[in-house]
Amino acid sequence: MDRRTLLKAGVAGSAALAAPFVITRGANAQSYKSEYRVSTVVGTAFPWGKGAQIWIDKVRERTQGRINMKLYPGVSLINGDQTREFSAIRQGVIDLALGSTINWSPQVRQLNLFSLPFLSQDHAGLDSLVQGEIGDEILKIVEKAGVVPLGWGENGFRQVTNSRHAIRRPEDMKGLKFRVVGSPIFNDTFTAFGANPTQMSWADAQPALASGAVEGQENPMHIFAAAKLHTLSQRFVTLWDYVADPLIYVANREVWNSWTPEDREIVRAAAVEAGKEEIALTRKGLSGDDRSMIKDVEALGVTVTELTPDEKAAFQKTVKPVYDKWTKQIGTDLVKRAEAAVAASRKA
Ligand code: X2X
Repeated sequence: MDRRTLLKAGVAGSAALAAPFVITRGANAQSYKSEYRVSTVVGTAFPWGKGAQIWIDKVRERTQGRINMKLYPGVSLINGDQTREFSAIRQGVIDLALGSTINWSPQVRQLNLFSLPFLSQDHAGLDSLVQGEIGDEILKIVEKAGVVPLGWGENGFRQVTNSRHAIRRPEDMKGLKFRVVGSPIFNDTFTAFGANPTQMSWADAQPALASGAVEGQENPMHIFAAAKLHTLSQRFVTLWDYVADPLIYVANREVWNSWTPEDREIVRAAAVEAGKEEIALTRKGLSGDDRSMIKDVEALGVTVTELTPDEKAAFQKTVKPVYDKWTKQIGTDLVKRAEAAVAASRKA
């Protein structure tokens, strides 16, 4: 068919003419980059890094190498400054990421929901937030903030550790120097407990623990074990389940738009599947009858303290003003609905 015959053929004909043009201008294999950089804070020794690598491998296989993603752990694309990760993804310095809600909360204030002390407290409570309507709403907020959210992972419930003595009561934290993560809510929380918190990156935390510049920190048990924090004087762990940080798989918007719809679907489905595997790895040895992770840490010569419900309640009461202050910043309506979801998970 020559051009004139096509024009005469009307609408169907012009669509046929236009279609190849759109494909050449938009997503096609030629416009794909040779490598897409995936940012994480920790590498494949940790469930978090494994969760990113599983995603990368699935995508490579399912796109026959069209989409070649590579892991950059240690937030190395932004020199370890994890609180800048979200902005860097938005700007395209980072193509894709599996990032913690904590590290992105300076840019997306609603992500502090997960850092509200003692909001969720167990896996069922956390699932009621992440896997339900609240989680969907949070992903929409993340999308509005300028990146493409694809699925959930989990860093885990964060436990408090230190080099001095077992912590059972808020008083036990008085004057202890803690490294805290990059959202100001953690400063407020540790200050409320009478401790002396300093905000620093994960990269800076390890030398600070090694030198004794700080005496304690808080992180999930898998981070504790894989980073061998017992070798950095962390001899006391208290299981208090005060917050858990979910992880979110995301893509830079321009990168996302440069892919064909089929490839986008492959990347999204792979993120959801990798996320399920990652969450299972994060909870391994820490849920149901399998508490082997705690035994493993004790076997390293670490004292692990489990709080009774009353002991936990004492921490919760002490930190209530911080909870209330941050509820306003996050959005009272969102927090109230999150509390209702968690309460329903307890009755279930
Ligand atoms: O910095 C931390 O403590 C870590 C590794 O858990 C996060 O990136 C939130």
